[in-house]
Amino acid sequence: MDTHQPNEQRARLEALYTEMRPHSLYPLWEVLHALVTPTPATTAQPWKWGYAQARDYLLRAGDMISAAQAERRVLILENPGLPGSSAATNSLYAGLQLILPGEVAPCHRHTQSALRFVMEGEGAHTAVDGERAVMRPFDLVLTPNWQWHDHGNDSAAPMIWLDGLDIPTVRFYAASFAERMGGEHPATAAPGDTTARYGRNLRPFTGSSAARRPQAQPLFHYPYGEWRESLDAMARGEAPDPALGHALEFRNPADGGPVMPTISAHVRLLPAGFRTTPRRATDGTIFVVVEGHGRAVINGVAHDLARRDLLVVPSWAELVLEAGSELVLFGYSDRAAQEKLGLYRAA
Ligand code: GTQ
Repeated sequence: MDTHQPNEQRARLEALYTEMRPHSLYPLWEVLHALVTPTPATTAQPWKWGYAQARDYLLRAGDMISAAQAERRVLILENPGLPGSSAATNSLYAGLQLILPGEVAPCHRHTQSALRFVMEGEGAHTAVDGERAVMRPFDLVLTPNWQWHDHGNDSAAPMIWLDGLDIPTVRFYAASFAERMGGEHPATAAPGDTTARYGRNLRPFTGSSAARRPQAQPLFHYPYGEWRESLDAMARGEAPDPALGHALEFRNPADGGPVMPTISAHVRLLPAGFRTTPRRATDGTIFVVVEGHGRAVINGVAHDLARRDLLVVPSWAELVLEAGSELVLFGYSDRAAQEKLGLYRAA
């Protein structure tokens, strides 16, 4: 509203607001510009978590509390601009989960969709509806909405992965349901069964006894060895996109769309010395440095990137990536949800 009001008008309005407030009524004209902003406004901040430091705190927690006791032994990567929210971006959560040798994180399911991106360790598993995905560094594993999942570590070393969930989104819609089974889900299939049936452009006959997995969301394991090879093939064959580098999105084979209804995930490769053009997008994104080193310049501020570092780039922040060596990144965001809602924009 026009802020140059005569004092007398201001005083009468203030008196009116005071009278209305107990009845939960407020004047839009005082807040309209903050509600309907010309460009995205968020208090979320760009932030980088150095992996070595986060890992150290996580292992110290591992000495003090078991996975079973904690239910999930996880350090939340909370955005400093969203205090108390357990959120990394306005819509998404990020955390680092530790499973020590011999431990089990008990079976449960919830309406939140989750992804796991392996940071270190080899041979631990996430079981989805009773089928184990044996996890190796930089594998992507999904636990879609309402699918049972437990985690276990039969290997001899600690296993750490990044948890990416839509916790803030589900909270926004007040649509959280959760159930606990405890322990481990009874085995329903051998490891690799889903990949063999659904992961190679094959599927069992619909309605047959062999059609095991939910039709809309069958696949849950995207191994590093496969996606890395695809990025390499792409990098050999063509010049990188100026704003993205070589980028590939993980997709749900059932519909060709994003991996889950609320979360999109992708990987990108920047050749050594490559510098992207500045880019903004409405999907605040959480990145993991998979290989190499470089810098992320976010709204003009540089953040050094080393292997396994974690980075959050809020909505509409200007991002420039610089590859000091060949740089490989994993990223996830709420682009999947925004595209369905007609909100996604990039420039
Ligand atoms: O592994 O199911 O980081 O339910 C947060 C909530 C992990 C999990 C998290 C969860 C999980």
